[in-house]
Amino acid sequence: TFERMALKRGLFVVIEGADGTGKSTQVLNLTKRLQSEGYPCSSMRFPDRSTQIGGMIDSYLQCKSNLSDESVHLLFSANRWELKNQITNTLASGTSIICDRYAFSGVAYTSSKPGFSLCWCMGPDRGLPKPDLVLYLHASEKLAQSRSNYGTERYEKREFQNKVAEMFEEIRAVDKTLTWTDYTVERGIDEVTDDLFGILQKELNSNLVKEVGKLWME
Ligand code: DGP
Ligand code: NA
Ligand code: NA
Repeated sequence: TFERMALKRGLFVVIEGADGTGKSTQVLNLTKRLQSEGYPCSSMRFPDRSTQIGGMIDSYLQCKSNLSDESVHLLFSANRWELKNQITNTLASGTSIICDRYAFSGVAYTSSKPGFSLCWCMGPDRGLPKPDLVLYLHASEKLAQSRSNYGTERYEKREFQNKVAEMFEEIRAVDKTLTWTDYTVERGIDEVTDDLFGILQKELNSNLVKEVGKLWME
């Protein structure tokens, strides 16, 4: 009924993983798949390079500018905070969000640099909208090997990416209240989308009447 529909908010899904696991493709495909199955859905991605803060991040990632590790960490976080209202309003309107990276990347990437504690890294993102589900994509051995060169952006180096993967494991262990689902990418793009959609379907059909939580505040 209408009343029941009106109560139901969107589902907030974050897709995380190291570089080269196919997150961006899956975010777009999953969004289209949800829409075609009748679930209102939109996609987001972080960093969102289209804002002023995002422009500074973009220039940093392309090594066109240098910023201290602390200040760039805060810019990535500010980029999430500047889109907080968009996230909460979208969910409240009943539209689900599939989001390419979030605060978990924020903590994983900075804490992979020497001298950064998890606690310091988590600070700025505390209180952001809490995802209902984190889908964590692992690269299979085969996929990892096919990525002999990652590209030219700042963090796209094998050794650093291995450290990032380690840090993701530490971050998830900190917060047991998060729903965190692992998925190893070792099939074709469409099969992966099918599998991920299957994981989401149960959650999409539940009646989400509870408010969106606050990340790392419990
Ligand atoms: P992408 O557009 O998903 O390829 O992300 C760009 C790069 O920025 C990628 O290497 C991951 C990294 N990254 C994403 N979010 C954050 C963050 O919040 N903090 C830091 N330090 N790096 C991030
Ligand atoms: Na990248
Ligand atoms: Na990507």
